Amino acid sequence: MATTEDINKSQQPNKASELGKDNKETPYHCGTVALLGVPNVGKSTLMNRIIGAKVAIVTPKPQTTRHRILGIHTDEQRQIIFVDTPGIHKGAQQLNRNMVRVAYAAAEEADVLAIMQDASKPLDMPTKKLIERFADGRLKQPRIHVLNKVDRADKSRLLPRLKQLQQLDPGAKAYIPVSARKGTQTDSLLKELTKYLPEQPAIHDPDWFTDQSQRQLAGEYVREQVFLSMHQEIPFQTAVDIERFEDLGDIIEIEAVILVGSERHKPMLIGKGGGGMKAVGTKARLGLEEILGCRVRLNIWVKVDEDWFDHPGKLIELGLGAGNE
Ligand SMILES: Nc1nc2c(ncn2[C@@H]2O[C@H](COP(=O)(O)OP(=O)(O)OP(=O)(O)O)[C@@H](O)[C@H]2O)c(=O)[nH]1
Ligand SMILES: [Mg+2]
Repeated sequence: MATTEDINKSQQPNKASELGKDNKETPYHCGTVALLGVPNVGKSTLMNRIIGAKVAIVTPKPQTTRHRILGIHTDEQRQIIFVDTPGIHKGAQQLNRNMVRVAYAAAEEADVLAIMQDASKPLDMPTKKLIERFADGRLKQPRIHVLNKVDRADKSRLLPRLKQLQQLDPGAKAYIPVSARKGTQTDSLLKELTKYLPEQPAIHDPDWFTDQSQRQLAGEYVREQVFLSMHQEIPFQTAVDIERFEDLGDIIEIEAVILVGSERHKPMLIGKGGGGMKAVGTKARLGLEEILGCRVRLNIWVKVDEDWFDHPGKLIELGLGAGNE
């Protein structure tokens, strides 16, 4: 049964594991890999796939991830601490600027940069610019390019795409086609990433697979359903605040508030006779029951907080600051 704040099996995030401590022949590797890219390329899907749990929400809409999320993969050879980041994009609001800052800060702190792109689409300008920016050598860490969504890509275009990428960033260590959705080539990616991680024992307990608390997950699972069910600008102007999270032993009770940025979004979100909210609540609850491993009672309210996404103080309150405050 899950405890109030922690979804990891072990309750000790900082208890170093014994892994890699006494094997002198095969060195153990442990370090951080930042997952970087424009929105929607599949960064969160890849991290979830590798660690085997949905700790980062995934939707077909861009700008789904809004803050830094750790997902930790541990095996006999390595412990890779993946840092999922918000997609790098241009956006007018303070929220957009914070998201981009969070992504660049994660890149600066990582041991290895995994720069992802969607190989099922032609190389677009934002992706090209992003690659050039990382290839300029300002950041010294090894770069590995990950060409995702190959399950949907035209195979005959893959080789020219790899060549194009090699020209754009000849200094990168590798260019690896994967399918995060299907899990294709993710083992090769792990092997390649491992080569560039420091030789050291595991930092985290092997049972520790994310830094997301149950409370954070609750907010994200609700937001995921809002992203999936709403259109146009509504999802981007919506945030979720968990006002109460209480583990009563046989059930977890959660009170969630969905913040909307304008009065006119409220009825759209609530839907006819509250049907929209009911659907969001039911789906979020089922997802949470699965990951938390126990029954959940979820109550959701909708509140208007005019232009919350452009107020630095409010963003910090919601855990959506730029990370350096
Ligand atoms: N066909 C296919 N779809 C994928 C693959 N990986 C991710 N997707 C889909 O691409 C969409 C975006 O995936 P995310 O993982 O949310 O992308 P992201 O890069 O984290 O996006 P942001 O958080 O917005 O930056 C979702 O609909 C995924 O199901 C893949 O390997 N193949
Ligand atoms: Mg994401």
